[in-house]
Amino acid sequence: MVEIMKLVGEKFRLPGELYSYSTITMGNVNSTYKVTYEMDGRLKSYLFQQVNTHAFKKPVEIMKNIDHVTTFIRQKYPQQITLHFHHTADGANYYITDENSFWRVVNYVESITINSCDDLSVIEATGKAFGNFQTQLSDFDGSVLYETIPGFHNTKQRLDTLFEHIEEDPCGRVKEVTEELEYLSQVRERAADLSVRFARGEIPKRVTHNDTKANNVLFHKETKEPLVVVDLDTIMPGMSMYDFGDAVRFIANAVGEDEPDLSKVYFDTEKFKAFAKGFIRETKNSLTEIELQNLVTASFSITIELASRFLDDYLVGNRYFRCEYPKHNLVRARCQLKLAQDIDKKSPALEQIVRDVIEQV
Ligand code: GN1
Ligand code: MG
Repeated sequence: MVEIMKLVGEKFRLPGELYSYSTITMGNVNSTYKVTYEMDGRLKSYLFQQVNTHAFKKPVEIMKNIDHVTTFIRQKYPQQITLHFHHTADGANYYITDENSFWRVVNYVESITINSCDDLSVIEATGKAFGNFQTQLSDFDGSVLYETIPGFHNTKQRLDTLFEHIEEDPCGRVKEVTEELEYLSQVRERAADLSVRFARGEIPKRVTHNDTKANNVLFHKETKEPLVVVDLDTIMPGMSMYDFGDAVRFIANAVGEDEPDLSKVYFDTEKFKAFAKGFIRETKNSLTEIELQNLVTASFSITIELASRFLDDYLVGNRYFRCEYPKHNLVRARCQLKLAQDIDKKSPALEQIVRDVIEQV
């Protein structure tokens, strides 16, 4: 591994000597390392990231998207921290090794990230960060962006794919998940509804982040203020309310998204409210009625979508998401299903919270 780190550092012309490196275990798709260089007795850290080209078939297009978006933000808000990607001698912001592995290097931002959080003010700040990110990009021309993963949040298509794989049952695992599939069949149409309406042009197309897990916001170590939104791989035209939904799916779950003990999994309405306050305050003026009215439905839909993606990956043999143990994707899927059921059950209360928040902020 040290050899590849050295090679990548050389290609990106990083000054000094490789001092240390460690794996950052966050993220279920790409592989990330914190790499530190020493020059004249001073240390400087970078993130080296190997992009998963099974998930991202056209990684060069991702890097072009990221370049467009970070340049836009840097020009519009020069004072703001943005991600700084390094370039090779050829002027590319990526490097492909002879073995075809795809690398990029970005400055390390001294910060903390949040995986689980009980502090409602930090949750509200996370909502503010993602809402603000969307508002900042509201006048960015989305037509220049490549669709890095086609149909990424097309819930209907995700569910269709799952049900096709159920027919094929390539690993003989369908028999383990009959209860889960029964539930998914029941809610299939309802969960797919927003994505169908989006495809018909009934819901505004915005430039969205599409992976709004709380740990994609970097926070200041002491002040706990959000510094910058990261993981720009899936920035594409999409639905605003799915960014909201994906975020609460993660942050308002009482436990982690791969909790095996389902009795601990529930949707925390106070956390939901805190996030909604931060997000809606930032986006209220730009969101339309149909978007504000569907924030809860979107939270349910994207939770079902992710459950079906995890389950699908389990059924086809864990090819997409990085797994720590063989049934990891099954555990993740069950956790998301339990969460979706709880969102559904609490939806009248959640709808009321959204209405109150819109009034208050
Ligand atoms: C993946 O790799 P990470 O953690 O940033 C996935 C998201 C899922 C998430 C679930 C490109 O994100 O869509 O919501 O796992 N990203 C991609 O943890 O598939
Ligand atoms: Mg991601």
